[in-house]
This record gives sequence, C-alpha cells and structure tokens, in this order.
Amino acid sequence: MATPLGIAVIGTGRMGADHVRRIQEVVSGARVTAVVDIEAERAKAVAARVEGCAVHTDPAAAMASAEVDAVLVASPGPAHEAALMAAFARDLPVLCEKPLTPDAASALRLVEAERALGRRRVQVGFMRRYDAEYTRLKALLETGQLGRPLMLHQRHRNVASASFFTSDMLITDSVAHEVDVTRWLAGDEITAVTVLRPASSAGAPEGLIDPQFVVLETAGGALADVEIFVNCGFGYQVQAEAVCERGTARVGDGHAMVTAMAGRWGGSITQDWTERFADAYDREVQAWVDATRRGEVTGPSIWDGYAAAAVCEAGVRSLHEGGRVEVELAPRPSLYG
Ligand code: ISE
Repeated sequence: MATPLGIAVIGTGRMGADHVRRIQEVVSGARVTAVVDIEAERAKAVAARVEGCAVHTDPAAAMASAEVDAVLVASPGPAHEAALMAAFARDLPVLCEKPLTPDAASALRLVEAERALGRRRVQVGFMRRYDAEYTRLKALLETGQLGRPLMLHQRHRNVASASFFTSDMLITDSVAHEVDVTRWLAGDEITAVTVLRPASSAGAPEGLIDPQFVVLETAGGALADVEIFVNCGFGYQVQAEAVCERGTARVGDGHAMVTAMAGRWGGSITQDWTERFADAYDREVQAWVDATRRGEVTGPSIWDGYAAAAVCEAGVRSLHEGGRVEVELAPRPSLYG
C-alpha cells in the first residue's frame, strides 16, 4: 500500500484526541481522514488540527467513506460494540481501546461476529504489551531462566479518578490492564477472582470504594494480586513483580533518572498514563498501522478483550457479593490459537 492508511478515529475525548495527534505527528504510514464524536463541537475542535479531516457524529457514516481504510475506536466502553459491529459490516480493520466492552456478554457477541468473518480484524488496545519494561519482563520469563512464575504482585495507582468513575470501574476500566498482563505473562487463563475492600481513602470521592485489593487465580495455579488505588493523590504508578521458581523480576519502579541535590536524592513520578505509557502507545499504534498495511492483524485479540471482560465481570460480582467468584469463559474458538 503506497498511500497512507486513512484512519477514522471514533471518540475525540482524552484518548481519542491523543491518538489523533499520535497518528498525525508520530506514526508513519497513516493519516486521520475522519473523526467521530456524539459531541460534534468536540470532534470539530480536534479535526481543525488535521488537514482534510471529515467530522461525523455517527461511526457508520464515517466508515462509509472511501477515505477510511481502518478504524481506531477510542469512545467510552459501552459504545464499542456498536462501533465494532459497524466496522465488521464493512470488513474494516480495527484498533479498539480497552476495555473491549464493559461486560462479558457483549464482548462474546463481538468474538462471535469476528469469528463469522472467518479471520481476525481487531487488535485490542492493551498497550502495556508494547511497553519497553513489560516486553523485557515477558521476554525474560519466556527464556525460562527464572522458572515458572508462581506469583505476580501488581500495583496500579492513579492520582485522581474522573468524576464519572464508579467503584465497578476500578475493576472494569483499571484492573482490566492487570487482568490482561496476568494472562499474558502467565500464558494462562484466569479462573477465579476475589476482591477485598480495605478502608476507603478519605481522598476518594464520597461513596467510591477506593482502594481495592484483587486476587486472581490462574488455571496453572499461579496467584496474582493487584492493589488498585485511583485517588492516591501523589502520582501515576504501575508496577509488577514476578516471583518465579528461581528468582524475581520487577518493572515499573520509574527510576529512569535519579537526582542528587542539596543533601537529598530522588526523582519524579509520572502523573498519568498518557505520560507513563506514551512510548507504549506510540509502538502499539505503529505496530497496528504496519500490520494493517501488510494485510495482517497482530497484537492482543478480541478473545483477549473478551477474557478480560469475563474476569472483570467476576471481579465486580466479588466486589459486591464478597468472596471468591469463578470466571465463566466460553470455549475458545480455534481462530484465537
Ligand atoms: C484508564 O482508562 C487507563 O486505561 C489507565 O491506563 C488506567 O491507569 C486508568 O485507571 C484507567 O481509568
């Protein structure tokens, strides 16, 4: 394909606008040809920065354009199913931000719809798989030098949650990342989830259950724990430590630069995910564009998105009902290996 890939970006909120900038300024081989948002004014403001970019309020209308070769979905999770179904109807390749959808039933409908096409069309935006530290950890585990991973300790802290954030979203929107990382690093499905509630922070909005402590069990018997704390106030931290049979490996300490001055040493903590994972997002979108131009689909699949949704759904049940909840997973179609 000699001409750049024409991309429609669905959703022009924080992530969508960042992806538009990325495609225009960082990624090679692609350009944004349309943006879509139910709030037309917001879409217009983003499109104004991109030459020749069309503005739509309906994803299907954008996809009907001959200028659109592929779709990047960055609207809120509940809007993903309709956008992906519209893309399937036109057989367009898709990069869909996480979560694939907020619940397992809608995610499974998407698995079935893609399977009916007979080939993969969707890459799901679990960007940590493109982060330099996480890819090194994965590569190290794959060498087998450390032996099998037995436990995974993960911490996920945000400075402050958005006004629309609910207690369930700590699981479906935030822990969804650790669910994917756990499946990816362990190379295994998650079979059960337990969500515990420490005392909520006075720094969290009234009624929000924050922090939460999540325990994930894998089919192979590994355990992963996740501290999710979305109003920690001091910084954006995402850390993981794999404890294996013959050693441990840890990522996310954020010691890229340590300063020493006036009798103290220290460094800075990133403040949000667009900063901490900027390189990962760049690599993710470039990999998607490159694969699409080759006529391939790589990266996290719609099955990975569904599996994460099923685990998160069990997590939300555990949050509300207490105790350990088993994950119900449909049989994995051969399309997904
Ligand atoms: C947000 O949607 C993300 O994907 C971030 O990576 C995560 O840290 C945050 O908690 C989510 O709300």
